[in-house]
Amino acid sequence: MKMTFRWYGPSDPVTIDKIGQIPVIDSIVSAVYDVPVGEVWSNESINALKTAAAGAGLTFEVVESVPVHEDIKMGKKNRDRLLDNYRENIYRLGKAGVKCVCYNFMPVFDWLRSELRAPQKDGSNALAYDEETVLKMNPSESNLSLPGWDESYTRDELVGLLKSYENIGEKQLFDNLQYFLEAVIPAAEEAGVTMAIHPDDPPWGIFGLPRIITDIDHMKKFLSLYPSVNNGLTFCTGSFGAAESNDLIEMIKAAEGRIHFAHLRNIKFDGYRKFHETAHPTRSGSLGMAAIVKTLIDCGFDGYVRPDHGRMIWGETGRGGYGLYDRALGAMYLYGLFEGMGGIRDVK
Ligand code: DNO
Repeated sequence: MKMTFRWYGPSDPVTIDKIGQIPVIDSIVSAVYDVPVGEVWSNESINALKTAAAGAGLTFEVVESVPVHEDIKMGKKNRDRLLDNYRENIYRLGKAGVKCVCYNFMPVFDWLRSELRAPQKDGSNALAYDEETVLKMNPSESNLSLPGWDESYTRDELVGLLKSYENIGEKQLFDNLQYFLEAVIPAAEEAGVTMAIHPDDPPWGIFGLPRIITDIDHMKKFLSLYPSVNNGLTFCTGSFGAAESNDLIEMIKAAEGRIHFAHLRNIKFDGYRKFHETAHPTRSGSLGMAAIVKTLIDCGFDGYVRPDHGRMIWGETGRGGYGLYDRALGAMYLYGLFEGMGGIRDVK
C-alpha cells in the first residue's frame, strides 16, 4: 500500500511542503487544471506536478481525475475525437510515471453535499448531505455553489445539458461507459496505468440524472464490461457507504484484484439519505474502518490509499473537505491500521 494525499496544485492553501511533512505520505494525488475538460494535457504541466512533488520528497503516481467529457457520457458523435485525447493523456501520464488514474462517470455533477460547513458539537465543521434539502434545489434555477457543481457552465449550458440527458437512462449510460472502456483500457494496458472509476457520490440518481456506479450489482456489472486488471475501481468508502444497504465488506471481496485506489473516510448516518462526514476512526462514525482495512489486506490489496475528506478543525479554513489537519490525522490513523495489520510491504 502507498499512502497518498490530494494536492490541488500551487493554488491549494495546503502547500506541498506541508504534505511532505506528514511522515507517511509517498505520493501526491493531483491533476492538470489549466485546459478545459476533453483537451490534451501538456507535458510541461504534467512535469511541473512531478517536479513540485519531488521538491517535497514525494512522487506523483496518482491522477484524480482525468475528467470524462459529457459528450462521451452522452455518446455524442464527437466522442471519438475526445477519446483520442483521453488516450493521449493516459500515454503522457504513463510516461511521466503516473500509475493510477481516477475518474468518474457521473452525469453533469460530481460529488454533492447540501452543506459545506455543518457545525459539529466539538466546534469543528464538516461536509453534510440531507436529501430533503437537495430535493428542494433546482440546479437550473438557483444560484447555488456547492462541491460537484461545475461552475464553468453558464446557466444556459447547464439547462441544455440537463435537457440532453432527459433521454438517457441507466442502460444507455452503461452502454456509453462500455464504449469508453473499450476505447481507453487497451491504452491504459499499454501505458502501464490502472484506471480506477470513482463511485457515484451519493450513490443514487439526483435531479433526474442517472447514476450507475452505486451498489454491488452495478459494480460487478461494471467490472465485467471489460475484464482487465487495468479496468478497476477507486473504492470510496464514504460514497458507497452513504447507502446503508451497501455492505462494504462484501463489495471489497467481490472486487478482489480490481481495487487500485482506496478513498478511506467515515460518515455518520443521521437519517434516511442524511449523513455528515466525520473524522476517520471507526469510533467517530458509522463505518467500520478497521474491518474495511482488514478486508482490503485479506483480499491482497496493494494499491494507493488516500485519507479522503476531513473536517475543519483547530480553526482551519479552506477548501471544503480538503483542509490539512484532519486529513493528516486520518493519514496517520489509516497508515497505522495498515501497518498494524501487516498491510505494508517491507516493514520489519
Ligand atoms: C471528492 C472526490 C471526487 C472525485 C471524483 C473522481 O472529494 O472524491 O470529486 O475526485 O469524483 O473523478
